[in-house]
Amino acid sequence: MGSINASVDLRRDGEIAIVTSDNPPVNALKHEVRAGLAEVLRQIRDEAAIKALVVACAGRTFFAGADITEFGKPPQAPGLGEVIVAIEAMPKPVVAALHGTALGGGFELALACHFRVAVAAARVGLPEVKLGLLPGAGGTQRLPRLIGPEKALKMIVTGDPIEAREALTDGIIDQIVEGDPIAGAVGFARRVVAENRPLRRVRDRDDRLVAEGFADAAETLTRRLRGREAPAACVEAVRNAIVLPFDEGLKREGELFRELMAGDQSKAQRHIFFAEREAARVPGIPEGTKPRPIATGAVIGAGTMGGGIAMCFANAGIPVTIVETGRDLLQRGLDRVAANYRTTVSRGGLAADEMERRMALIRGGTELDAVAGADFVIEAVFEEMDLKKRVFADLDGLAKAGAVLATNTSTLDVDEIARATKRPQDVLGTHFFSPANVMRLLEIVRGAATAPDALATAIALGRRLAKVPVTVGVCYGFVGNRMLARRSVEAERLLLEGALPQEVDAAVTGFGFPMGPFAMADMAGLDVGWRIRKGRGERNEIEDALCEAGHFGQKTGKGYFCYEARSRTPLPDPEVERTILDASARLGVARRTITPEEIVERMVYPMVNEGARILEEGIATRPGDIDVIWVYGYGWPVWRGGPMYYADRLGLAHIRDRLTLYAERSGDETLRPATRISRLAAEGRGFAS
Ligand code: T1G
Ligand code: NAD
Repeated sequence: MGSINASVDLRRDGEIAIVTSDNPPVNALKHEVRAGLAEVLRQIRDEAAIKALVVACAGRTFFAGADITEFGKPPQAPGLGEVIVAIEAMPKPVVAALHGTALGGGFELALACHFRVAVAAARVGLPEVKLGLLPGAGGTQRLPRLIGPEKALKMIVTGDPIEAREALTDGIIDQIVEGDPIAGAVGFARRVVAENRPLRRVRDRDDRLVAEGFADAAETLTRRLRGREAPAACVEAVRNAIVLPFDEGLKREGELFRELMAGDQSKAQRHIFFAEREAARVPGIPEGTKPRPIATGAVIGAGTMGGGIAMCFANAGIPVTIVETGRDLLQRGLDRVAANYRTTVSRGGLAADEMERRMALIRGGTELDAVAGADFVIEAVFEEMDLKKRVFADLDGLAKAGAVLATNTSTLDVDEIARATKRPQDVLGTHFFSPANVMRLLEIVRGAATAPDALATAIALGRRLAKVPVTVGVCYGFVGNRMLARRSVEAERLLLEGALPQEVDAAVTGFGFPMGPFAMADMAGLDVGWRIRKGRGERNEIEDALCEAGHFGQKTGKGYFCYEARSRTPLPDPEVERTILDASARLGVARRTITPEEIVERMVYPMVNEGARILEEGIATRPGDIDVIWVYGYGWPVWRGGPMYYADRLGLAHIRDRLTLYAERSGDETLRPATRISRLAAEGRGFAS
């Protein structure tokens, strides 16, 4: 309880006043906090005995931004902009004491202060673009005045925070303080008063406002952000800082902010923000369940996935042992890891000494007992049930008691694998996505016997590895791959009925995916699915014909597309077109023109339908979980909120009717609307309601 209100406290330390916000967990700038700050400014503005004000926060972080839960609700005065203008206009020095993550409106508030000090571990940033917004409280006008438009634009368009040391070098913060940030700030404020330092209002600075390089930086930064509204608005706002007077730039920033806030894209991205956090709440894990301590990890198999998974452990500072069947395969795996790190270093994404430090955390072995001491073991060997069961039976005999035993299988029955051990309670799935050191999604597969604390341990580890963990149940392909299989069936059908791979991929990338289904298949390798189908006596008319002709994808320079030497650019291939036309003729399918709109519907609606079945079966807990899986694991455009959110926007009655049409047209009963869709559509409701 503060002296001003429940969230804000004011105290005086001699001639220095200290206002502290205490609004856990992240000091979001909710109405009460803003009102409290405004009251403090009113009180001390003309209090003669007070020579300076320190603005600080209690708890784990300085203000992490405006309160996102207030978005879309009627605004309550004072607005953040008002508080910020009042701080900057104060006739006595205001010093911000930064710790944790000073983000968004919190960083903008700090930029309005006359001075900023920070502890070394603090980070500052403007992540609004990740919510489909732009900084709406002066950040696009003040930050360029401090660090120049080019650097400011990078921070604003990427939304990525920077460390305190870099902020010091850039002149954003005035000093790094040791220990308690408030004490450090009070000391700094005393010196400012003692030295009668002039107040430095960022809004008055223009010495860094140079246009040179801005246009190129804008083009480079926004090139890969096709379809998104917020990055373009960020560019316009920061450009205004160069060409317009401060108050005009600020006014235009506010207009752009309100437009984006009311737009569909930001609503979709805010949905994903909260869905990602909601996904961490897993039913069936009793409150207070403690994750098991994880000091060391192990990975079995140093192939495509094993190497990437080992890098995740090393990147998180966790020593990891990686085991292969032989020296050569082990060395090949370790060489691939080293090459990956070298590429990151060469791109300036990692310091060379940090690479060495991480590589030193990765130890190799060729005997399974090398993992005996590990707290968390992840198996990533070939996708063969018998092999995996053998590996788990061996692990059962030598892994330490209490170790979590995880499989990275992308499709197989985790319960069957668990039954190969006498400790199924310690077994679960950790389904990483390729490349495992890059993709943020981690599907955690809860087995029938998985113990709550084993599950809690996997979720906690997922977060330590900087992944977005989503817990799912056991079924073929879990959530993501099971829905993807629906899309693949429809993609093949579209080719038979009249489309070409480049047309399908163009419609899907036009929708916002970074890659279409056929370029993706070529990247993964067509032969993987072909071998599985042959093993199961199934046939995919077109893809099998391509594989029989040696079209395995990028690895053979030919798949659904052809690839020039050392290029990954998919090029239309007349030979593939002939193969497709022959298949249509062979199956007696009359080809017709298919519109991009129909292609998108048939790429998305069958997945939504499968998502509904997944919810019916309880394989996924919430529709939001499915959305997070698709955004972080399969490149679903975040500004469309995920397949289930997108379906709710369109209305489930529409989805039902289109699915029914496609089911009747194709005779494919699996396209019939799932019970949940029919029921919700009849009730005029959505998945989220
Ligand atoms: N508003 C409301 N709730 C928030 C929040 C916010 N800004 N930030 C976090 N939370 C909640 C979150 O939902 C979760 O709740 C809990 O706090 C812990 O979060 C004008 C308008 C700060 C780096 O975009 O990036 O300012 O699930 O699990 O991993 O220009 O939270 O426990 O119920 O993420 O330690 C700009 C968003 C806003 C920062 C901490 N700011 N937050 O990460 O914890 S827009 C942001 C984060 C803005 C101005 C505009 C992270 C974090 P619950 P957490 P964490
Ligand atoms: P891969 O063929 O690239 O690597 C598998 C490695 O396991 C090989 O190097 C092999 O030598 C090694 N291995 C086999 N038996 C072993 C044993 N008994 N002990 C130690 N090592 C052994 O395969 P991958 O693509 O890395 O896939 C591994 C697992 O991850 C599979 O279950 C796959 O379904 C799953 N997965 C793959 C992807 C992907 O995109 N490749 C994505 C998610 C999950």
